[in-house]
Amino acid sequence: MIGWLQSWLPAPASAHAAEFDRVLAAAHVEGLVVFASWLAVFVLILVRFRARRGAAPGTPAGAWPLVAIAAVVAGDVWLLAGSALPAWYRRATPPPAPANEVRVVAEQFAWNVHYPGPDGVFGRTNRAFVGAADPVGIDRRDPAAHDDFVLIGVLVVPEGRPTLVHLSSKDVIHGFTLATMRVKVDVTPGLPITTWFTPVTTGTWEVGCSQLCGLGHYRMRALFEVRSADAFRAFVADEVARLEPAP
Ligand SMILES: [Cu+2]
Repeated sequence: MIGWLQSWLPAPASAHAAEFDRVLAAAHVEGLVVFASWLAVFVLILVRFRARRGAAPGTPAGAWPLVAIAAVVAGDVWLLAGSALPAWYRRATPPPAPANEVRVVAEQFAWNVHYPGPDGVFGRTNRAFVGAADPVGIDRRDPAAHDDFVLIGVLVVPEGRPTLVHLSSKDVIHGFTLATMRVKVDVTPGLPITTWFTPVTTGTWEVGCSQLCGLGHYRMRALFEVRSADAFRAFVADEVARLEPAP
């Protein structure tokens, strides 16, 4: 079942992807069983209690409607306790250190990515410095900001290491979506939101927006690239080398 389901999905490329696909498969199995069972009960009632010539329609009696409802509840408990809640718990737990960290600031209609640079520390940001070249507004007077850089619509992360994403939005609710990582989280203005994932293969995909966030929603996507650890280090060094020296 899971193999068949995955053949319809973007290829799983994160450490937790298979577990999420199993939850999805379990939900489909339960939905299918409930659908088929209720359909059978419905047809049975139609036939068994139909109006006959000279006799009024009957009504179901006995304990079996209760048994049917109990079976649905048991199925839900199986789904929640057996797969959905454990998977959610593991996702809600912070990633094992040391994680690669990145800030993603959503706006109509772009994903702005703030990288902390080799020091791993995000420099201060200030809306006074927000401009066309820097949609995040890095305050270059902050010593921690000396190696920070911003890319509009380009998210690059290393393979085999957890990446912790700090999400925020400048305007409306956007939906940060990395289909191959099985990551989808709403980015709500005013709320600091984090998510994380560990890519297990390198590749090039895209960041999508899964909330209808305005007229330009369809073009709100970004390049999403998973590179090997060495290639990621080279990418960061390259971007830092491009930075203009502080005045
Ligand atoms: Cu959006």
